[in-house]
Amino acid sequence: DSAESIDTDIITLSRFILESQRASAKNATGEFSLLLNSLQFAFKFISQTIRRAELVNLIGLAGASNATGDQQKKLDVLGDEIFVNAMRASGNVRVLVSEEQEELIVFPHNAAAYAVCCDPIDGSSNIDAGVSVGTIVSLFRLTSDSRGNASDVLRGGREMVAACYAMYGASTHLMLTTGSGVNGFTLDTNLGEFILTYPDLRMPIEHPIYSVNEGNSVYWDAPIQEFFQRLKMPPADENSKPYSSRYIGSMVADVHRTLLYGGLFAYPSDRKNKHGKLRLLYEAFPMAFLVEQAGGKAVNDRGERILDLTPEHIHDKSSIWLGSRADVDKYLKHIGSAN
Ligand code: P6P
Repeated sequence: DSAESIDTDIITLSRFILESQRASAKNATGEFSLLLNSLQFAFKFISQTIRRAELVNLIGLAGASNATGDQQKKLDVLGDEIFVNAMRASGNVRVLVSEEQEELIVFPHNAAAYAVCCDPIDGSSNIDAGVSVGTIVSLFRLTSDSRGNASDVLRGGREMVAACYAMYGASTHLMLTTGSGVNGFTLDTNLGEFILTYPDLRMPIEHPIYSVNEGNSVYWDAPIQEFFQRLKMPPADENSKPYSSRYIGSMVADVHRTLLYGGLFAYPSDRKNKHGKLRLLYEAFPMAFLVEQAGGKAVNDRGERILDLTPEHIHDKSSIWLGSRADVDKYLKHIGSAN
């Protein structure tokens, strides 16, 4: 395009992080900025691996072997290895929870200041269908009495210092909060840089979209069945239009749409999953933090704020209702009246 239309002062994620560091507490040591840079490296590497995998059809071929005959790894194992290696290499992470690892990972970095929880490739079961998948991350700063064990992550959601997700779709998007709003970035593959594309994102206060797996309806408690029934077939006296339904089945894609367009996303508990299906530390917590920071709400089936919860085990699950303030309030009002 012609010279005058080129933006010659683009804000990369690296520049954004450094500017935020300068604007934050004067004694910012840069550790946080370095960790965020290690995170963005992991996202770029996973993004490239996923796209290459789609090209050379690595996906879902567990057991297949490549030219050198070594065991082909499924993408979620690859994503996990990339992420763990990037966090180890940062030298700034003491403990790491990964959806792919049953046990807590403890690095021998005594000077490290952070605990990281992640789902390296969330939604990977959809990847063969070309559906957007993503990496979801929550960050905690170690307390002074940290001993490098599970107590560094079995903490209340409000203790998170940052949350982000990378979504590997047509483009690779990164949504990030460090507690002062949400900023969105898009990967420019030519530059190899995430560029600020959604500065200070605020989600719509309401939007008539509901996003839930209705195949679970028969397993829901009655109040939840009634709630969605009302969204679909509003009583005449409510003179409101029926909601539209959008469900992708990949949390990162469903939450990304909810952040940008508004509406309500839910994964309620049911008779099959008594505590819900989504994990607290690396799905519900980070998405709740991002949605709240964008002006929305995130609660569980009982209407408790997700960020007020504390996990007992690193892979604990939670029911979750998140989205536009007015839409989540509709649910809260419904259960308030039901109780
Ligand atoms: P269901 C993907 O497997 C995942 O963990 C989330 O990304 C997604 O929101 C949810 O599970 C989908 O679950 O039971 O609707 O297929």
